[in-house]
Amino acid sequence: MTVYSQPGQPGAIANYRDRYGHYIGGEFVEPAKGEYFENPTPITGKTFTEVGRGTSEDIDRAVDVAWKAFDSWKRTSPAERAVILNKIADRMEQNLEQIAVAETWENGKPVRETLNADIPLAIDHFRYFAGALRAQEGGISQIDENTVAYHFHEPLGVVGQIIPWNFPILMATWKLAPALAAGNCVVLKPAEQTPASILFLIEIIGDLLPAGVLNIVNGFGIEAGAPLASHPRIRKIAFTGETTTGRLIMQYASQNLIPVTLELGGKSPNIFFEDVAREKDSYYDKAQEGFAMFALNQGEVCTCPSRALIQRSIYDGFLADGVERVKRIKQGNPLDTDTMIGAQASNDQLEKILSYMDIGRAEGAKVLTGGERADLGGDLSGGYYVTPTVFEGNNSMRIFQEEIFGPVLAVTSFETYDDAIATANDTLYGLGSGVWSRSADICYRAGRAIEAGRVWTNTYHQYPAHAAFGGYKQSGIGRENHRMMLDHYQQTKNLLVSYAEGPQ
Ligand code: TXE
Repeated sequence: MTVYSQPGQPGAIANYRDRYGHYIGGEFVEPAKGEYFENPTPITGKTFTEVGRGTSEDIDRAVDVAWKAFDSWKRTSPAERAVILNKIADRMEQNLEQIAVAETWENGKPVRETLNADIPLAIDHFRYFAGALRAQEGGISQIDENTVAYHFHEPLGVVGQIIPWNFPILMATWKLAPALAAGNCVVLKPAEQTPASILFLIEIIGDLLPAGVLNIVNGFGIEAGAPLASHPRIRKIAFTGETTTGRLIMQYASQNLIPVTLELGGKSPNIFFEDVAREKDSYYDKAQEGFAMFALNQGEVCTCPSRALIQRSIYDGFLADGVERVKRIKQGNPLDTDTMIGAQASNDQLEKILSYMDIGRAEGAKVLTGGERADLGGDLSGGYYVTPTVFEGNNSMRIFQEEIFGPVLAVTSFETYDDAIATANDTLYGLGSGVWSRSADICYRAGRAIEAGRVWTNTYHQYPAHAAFGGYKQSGIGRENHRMMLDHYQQTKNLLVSYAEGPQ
């Protein structure tokens, strides 16, 4: 077990600056209005750095700089860009520990996750798109004997990206790697709750990209995000966040008729069919682990399996074992490598989760474990901790229908396969879902019947770069990950050429 020293304390391997501006044109610059906002760590609730409060002037400046950089970036070959992406990955790998600690400090998630999942996945993402880019090919259609249509991939130009706070570096990477690979320049706005870990990362990798190719403007949604998404000189906007904000982003984008990709909320069902409990073997254990996955990343995951549907015939036993497992999730200082659940990312999020616990109780759901704020004592008393919580109720309750985005599970039962699918699909969302059964037939049929972009089958919460990710229904538009993502950041140029010597 290791307990990392807090950034800024003796022995720290990661340290933040006291103040960050925006990152524009390859350097840190003051915000146009000279204003900064405080950035607290969820681990203690205390401010550790200040960050520039961006406005439309900063966005204009970043977009200008990005277009200038595009003149030469668009001429780089796929091989040149792939080399740069691989160098970024290597540099991150060399600095893995300090990036992981920095992200944990800012977001509150356990360092065992940032060390073993978030940052390694981000590294792999850069490598994946370096390779995918090299393998990308255009196409040729022969129109007639003398006429040919060539199809080329071309970058869009300058693109805007707005990201959330639940996986600051991984969400940035999901958007940056394909956009840069495809030859675009980027203006990215991090979430106001977690801007600093991305700036920390930029200090490590910034010199690997030509100045102006990647620009970061910090600030709040209305002040900096809206001017970016509605900017007349961006060619695409990619967004991850709340569904209501996603609607606004589409409206802004419609003013300039630019493409939008949206990765929004979820209320993912996790279905346990009765054959799961046929034996208490290693498969049963794996399914139990899948049940407890709602607490991963403090439940702050758009695909959080926040609704567990358990077949009636195994309900009591499976649920009792599951609740015992949830009670064993070790909560503690996120900088301790033994900790399994850390702090919620912000005080607002903490309050939202606690209010949903009140809503759940008020609508008659039964608390089986948790249901309150956790006080971890000492320095951590000011942090934003919630005990993993399991509610029992029914799918019409608000805690089953609305995204809580915390370690709160809502459990109900079903009788038949058809009931399970109907309940699973009885939601506005369609991002993630889980199916657990020993029967390949049930897994396949349920996987196809659930209206969601990702159905994990006998597993959950895996995010490889080469599997497409995105939502059905109100969970979003477009996909992330997978090489198909390059298409989201490219135009198709068709060159239709006649080689005939005379009139045809
Ligand atoms: O989201 P917002 P918030 C869900 C989750 C959470 C809730 C609220 O349920 O509790 O959303 O979180 C920027 N124009 N998800 O308030 O507001 C904002 O600055 C342009 C699920 O943080 O959507 C930030 O960078 N930009 C989600 C980003 O949008 C705007 C992850 C996300 O903030 C803007 C996060 C505007 N008008 C929250 N308003 C997921 N799908 O993973 C805000 N922003």
